[in-house]
Amino acid sequence: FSKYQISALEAFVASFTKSSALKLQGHVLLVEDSHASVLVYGGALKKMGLTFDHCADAETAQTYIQTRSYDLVVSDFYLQGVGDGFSVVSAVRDSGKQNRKTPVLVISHMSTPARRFQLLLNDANDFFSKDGLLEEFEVRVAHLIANHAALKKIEQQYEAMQTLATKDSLTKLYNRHYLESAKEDVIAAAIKTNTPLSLMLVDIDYFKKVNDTYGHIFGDQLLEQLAHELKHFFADHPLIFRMGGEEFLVLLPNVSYDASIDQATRFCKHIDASQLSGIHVTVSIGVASETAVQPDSFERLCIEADAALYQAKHLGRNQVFA
Ligand code: GH3
Ligand code: MG
Ligand code: MG
Ligand code: MG
Ligand code: MG
Repeated sequence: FSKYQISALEAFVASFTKSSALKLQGHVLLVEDSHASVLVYGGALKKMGLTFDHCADAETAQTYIQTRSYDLVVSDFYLQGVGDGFSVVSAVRDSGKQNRKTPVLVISHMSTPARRFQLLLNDANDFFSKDGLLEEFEVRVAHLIANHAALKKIEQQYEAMQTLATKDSLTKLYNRHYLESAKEDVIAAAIKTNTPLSLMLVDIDYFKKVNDTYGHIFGDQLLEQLAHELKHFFADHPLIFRMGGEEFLVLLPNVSYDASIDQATRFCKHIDASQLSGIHVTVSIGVASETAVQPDSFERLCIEADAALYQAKHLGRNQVFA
């Protein structure tokens, strides 16, 4: 390197660590049995704006990893007690949802190319040799934290998109669109296990009048209330959909014809006996059921439940028809 290159490099490292020290946020687990190393690397983490827990052996590390959430695990290779860097990597990868994807940076004084390779092959994210510059340690930490944060953000956005695509924003029940994919699974499961499938269509009676009398916002609140009642009442059957307006569909896998009529009747009576948003409302319910489910059962069940709902309305509402 020329003098110029070296000073440029130093300036680059300085600017990087300076800016990252300002920006980094996160909680780190530092597994390290050398007191001197804790001072050096713990100090570097702190300087970068990171908080950290410390322990000196793999067993304690495992306990921490199972009970707390980390943005990065930095682990020395040779540790006090039983276990080494490999054990810490395994503890992270075998942990629950909160740390399974947490990056692991293994650090060591003694390392061979084969060891470094084995660690990376066994899912360590990076390796730092303690004879390297402290700045190199900091850059590696910064990269791992930044990548992890970016990945987490993408996952959160993906989850938010999933929710938008599958749920109704007012009631947080599943939407009609999601029913298209959910029905395939439910039908396949019913055929495979040779179990019955029942379906309920629930429609609020004279809902237009509620809107006309109390206003649209009140109507919305009532829809949310009814959704809440449905979720509670059919807690064992979480496949509840808002089909549009004030109409809801409940899938009842492995519920017989008789049992589905019984459940629908009890729900109908429950709503009749309740005050939703402080007023008396009733629902009409159409029920359909099939014992020997076929690939095209779903379409048939929908048509039958729809006809049954029409009958329930026709016969005076606040009742179940099957
Ligand atoms: P029926 O007993 O025959 O079911 O009578 P109904 O008045 O409940 O049924 P109808 O289909 O005539 O009217 C449904 C009403 O639901 C009309 C519409 O204004 C209202 N509605 C649909 N979606 C929403 C919504 O998201 N919020 C509110 N507040 N009202 C809605
Ligand atoms: Mg050690
Ligand atoms: Mg209605
Ligand atoms: Mg109607
Ligand atoms: Mg309707």
